[in-house]
Amino acid sequence: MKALITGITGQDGSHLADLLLEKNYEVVGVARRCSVDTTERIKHLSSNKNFNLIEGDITDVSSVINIFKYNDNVDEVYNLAAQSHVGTSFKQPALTWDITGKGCLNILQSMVDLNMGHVRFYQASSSEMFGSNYDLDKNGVKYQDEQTKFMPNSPYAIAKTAAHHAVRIYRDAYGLHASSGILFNHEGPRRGENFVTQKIVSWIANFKKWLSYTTLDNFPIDYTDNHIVIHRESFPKLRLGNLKASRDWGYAVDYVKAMWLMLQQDEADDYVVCTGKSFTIEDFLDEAFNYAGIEEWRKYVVIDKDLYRPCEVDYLRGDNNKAKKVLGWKPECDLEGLVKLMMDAKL
Ligand code: NAP
Ligand code: G4F
Repeated sequence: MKALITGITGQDGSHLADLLLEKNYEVVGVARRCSVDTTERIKHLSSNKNFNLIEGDITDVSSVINIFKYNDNVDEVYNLAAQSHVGTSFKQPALTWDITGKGCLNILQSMVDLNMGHVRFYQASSSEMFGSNYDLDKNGVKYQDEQTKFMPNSPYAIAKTAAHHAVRIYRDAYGLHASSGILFNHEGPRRGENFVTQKIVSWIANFKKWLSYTTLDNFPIDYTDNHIVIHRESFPKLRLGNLKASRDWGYAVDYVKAMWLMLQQDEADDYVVCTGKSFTIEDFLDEAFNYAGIEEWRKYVVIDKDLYRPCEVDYLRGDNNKAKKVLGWKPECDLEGLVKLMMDAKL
């Protein structure tokens, strides 16, 4: 089997490549040209004979067509490429649209034009598409599943929703085996530094390193009643935005398994992938600071209004019953396990 992955240099692209190579796939990763090396997450694959990296950009339709022409024996295409940061999408909405929305259309239309009807396609859809919408379960608890209406409220979410509908239309109109995974937030040691979980974990690790490197000779200290008072203020505080939002956080390694399972089904379809549990950013701070043995995170955190988004998604909690039932998938890692994995990797 041969798979092509866009977004190979990202968190999910790298984990998906690991999974497919374990399954003896030949994997072609598409990476765009950058002025610095972006292959940190896949450098362990550089000598793998079944792995190839090629240059390409999904906003350029001729680039997409050439990639397919030179890989005409591909069996599966996973479109994970995106401008994936919601906050950034408010600052660069047109770029986000071009990559996250139109990029997907470029791939789908190229597959039709090149008669690639036999090739299976995966689109990285997102729980952000639900925006502020939710349904209520029998206990009155909010959730989102495959039936919940989308109410996107960021340029990123609009672009993802457009791409999601394009997948549905190309499936119905041209019979493409095209599936979308509506994935809720998933994290891990390879998560980008400017997403909130990794930002928190990185800060804690750097703070602990700073504490351990600082000797009594150069440490800013006071002597008060024979007790040493450490001036923790001299380490920059952790600046965060809205701590009240709730997210359904899972582990990226579990989630790429769901992507693969979707493409192994006879019929293409859309699936919610999530843990079914929701926690606030404050809960994550509790868990991470406790794990690192630092009490009272509030002493170290500054709320920065500039990090608030013009529109927020307040609450995400998915219902993964369809993925469990049809795909036989389930999440293996809870929030505690996720924090441990991320903290241990950084520390
Ligand atoms: P990520 O770490 O931000 O990776 C995004 C990837 O897209 C990077 O490899 C990036 O390359 C590439 N890319 C950006 N613009 C491109 C372009 N014009 N042409 C080709 N490649 C381009 O994202 P992730 O967390 O792995 O997420 C993977 C996908 O799932 C994304 O589509 C994301 O929107 C979606 N998603 C993620 C989550 C989540 O919680 N992680 C949840 C739901 C959906 P560079 O290295 O060059 O920037
Ligand atoms: O970590 P985040 O930036 O992730 P967000 O916005 O939920 O998006 C991620 O998950 C989506 C799936 O639901 C993906 F589609 C998307 O690609 C991405 O992977 O922010 C999480 C929450 C938000 O409510 C944000 O306002 O954390 C809040 N937050 C508070 N302070 C912060 C910060 N987020 C970031 N990035 N940085 C902060 O300082």
